[in-house]
Amino acid sequence: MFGWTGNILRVNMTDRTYKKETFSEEFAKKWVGGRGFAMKILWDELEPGIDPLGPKNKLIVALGPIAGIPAPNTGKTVVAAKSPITGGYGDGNLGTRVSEQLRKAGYDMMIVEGVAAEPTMLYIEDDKVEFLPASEVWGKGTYDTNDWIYAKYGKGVGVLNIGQGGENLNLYAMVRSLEGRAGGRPGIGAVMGSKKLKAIVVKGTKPIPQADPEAMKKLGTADLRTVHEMDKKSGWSIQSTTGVLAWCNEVAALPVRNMRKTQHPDAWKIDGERLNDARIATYGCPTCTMRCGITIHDREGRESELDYENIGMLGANLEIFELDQVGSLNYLCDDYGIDTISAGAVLGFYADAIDRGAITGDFKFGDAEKAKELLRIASLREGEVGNMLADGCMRMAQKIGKGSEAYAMHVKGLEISAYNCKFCPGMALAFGTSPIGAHHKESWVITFELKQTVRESYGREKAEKVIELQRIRGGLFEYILACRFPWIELGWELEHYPIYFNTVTGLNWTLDDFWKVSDRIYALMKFFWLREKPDWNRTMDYPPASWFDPANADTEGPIAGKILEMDKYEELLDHYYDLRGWDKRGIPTKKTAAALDLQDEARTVEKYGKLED
Ligand code: PTT
Ligand code: SF4
Repeated sequence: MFGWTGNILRVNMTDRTYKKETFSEEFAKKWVGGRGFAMKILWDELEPGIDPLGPKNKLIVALGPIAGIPAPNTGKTVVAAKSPITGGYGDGNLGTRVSEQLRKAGYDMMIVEGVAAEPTMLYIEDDKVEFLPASEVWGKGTYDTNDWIYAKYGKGVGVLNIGQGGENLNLYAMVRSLEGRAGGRPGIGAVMGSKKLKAIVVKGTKPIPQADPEAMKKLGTADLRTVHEMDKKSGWSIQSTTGVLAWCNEVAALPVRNMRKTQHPDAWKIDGERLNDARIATYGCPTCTMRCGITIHDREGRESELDYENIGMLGANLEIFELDQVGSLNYLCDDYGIDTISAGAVLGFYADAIDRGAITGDFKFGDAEKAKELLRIASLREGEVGNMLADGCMRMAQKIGKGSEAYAMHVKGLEISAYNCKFCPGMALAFGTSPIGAHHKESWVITFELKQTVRESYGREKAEKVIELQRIRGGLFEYILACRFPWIELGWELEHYPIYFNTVTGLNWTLDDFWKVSDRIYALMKFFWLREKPDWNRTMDYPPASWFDPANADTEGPIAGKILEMDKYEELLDHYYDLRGWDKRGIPTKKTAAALDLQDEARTVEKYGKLED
């Protein structure tokens, strides 16, 4: 078998043991890697109903066949577990040297089980695995922890670590890596913290098995150069992801004031142009030649790397329009190791609930200094307010009541990323049907919707596009393992990816073979939901009620008086389910399961909820 090492490293934190296991070629071809591997392992190995923060949950670190090889933007790694914030399958994809180092150590995947008795760091060097004490950095942020690891092992190792957010089981804690990146929005950092696992450090020296390494090296090196040239020519990385902010403001899709508004006259103060002017450094993931991490000095003089989502949610959504203050909030999220998107949504919801009189408190939109303090107490779970904020919007609304559920901006428990879709039906569908909760990563259909279709349409073409993008973004890039930005931002054709895959594996796949894998993974994610929640129904795929509330429509601007309509959203959802071969609840039918070679999984899930023929 080429392209895969064929090995899994299974680690048990409770009894400090580890073993190398193998997987078959059939498994590799059926699930490919990354998200595919993680989903299948969690399906096979987790008991339904387990506590995501208990010893029975498993943390998966999974790579794909092109991860870590020299080709455009392959320095990505999937971290996954049963999510503590949604209760479903959860994962994230982050830039880190782990992608290369773990494969060079001889593994395509790690499964971490059990709970350590004391704070622990795992050190993996080829076949050696060490369980090392981490009490010295337990209680410290991700930056100090990184420095501590660098001092021990140098900068060439792959590192995943958590901050105080993960340690204290903040439900939207992320996993961080050395390159300033973070992944695992659905609380994967909290799962790591629940295992008392402060960090994973990996060093590998073996070659990654490839069918034709020479051809891959030649091809990959040339393509890295071409992507770099394309980026230079397009100028994309001058503003990187933050170029989107001015556009969202212009088209009335910016999250402002807990998504009550879609535009703000001060938005220009935190846009991509201002960010580029303030740039002090640029960071990138490994094997990337279109480095997109723009770093500025924050209000306290620290280095903070900002992307669009971070600015949208910690800036516009909180009505904080001072870039260095947004940088400070972003720095704190990175250091505590909590998700910037959820953090911005949680603080926005808190300010909104206070503003509407549903709860008392002293936090207002625009108050950056208080926001810093709230991020601290949410990460440390300090006091009643800190504990409430650490649980995310859905649980906060359940606690606060008084109708606040309507403006708690989440789907399935995961907070909505920085696109205000009160009048973007297609993007609202993308958030609604994202299987890990409201994340734009699965299907960023908003540009297609606003640039190439009629905005107010709820037509079948929007459901088709959502699925097409889910197959590519939530599928292909998440299991083959590469950053999707060359494709999205520079137009680097998808056809390159089967070529890379075939060169490393020696197989002969076309893009159509990949779409079947994508659909299989999506179907299994839905089965996972049904197994966890036998009363699953289509309301789980609804966006928040405030996007349907005429009282929440903009009073001025391009979408004044417009709002989503529930009966039309239902029709769009029906199109989506129909195109996927799912029933009216949004669950794959037996026929669909059979077409995706999921007969065994369908039989298992029928013990929990009936499937339609
Ligand atoms: C991702 C989500 C995003 S998506 C952003 S900014 W974006 C936020 N980044 C955070 C951060 O930083 N620190 C922090 N404490 N919290 C953060 N929360 C938010 O997390 C990311 C880039 C970006 S920048 C995007 S879109 C693309 N995402 C990819 C993906 O998901 N898959 C893939 N194959 N390629 C991708 N390429 C791009 O990578 P989550 P990263 Mg993260 C500091 O993982 O859980 O999906 O959350 O991935 O390595 O940080 O790179 O405008
Ligand atoms: Fe990482 Fe950005 Fe490069 Fe993608 S484009 S690999 S997110 S630096």
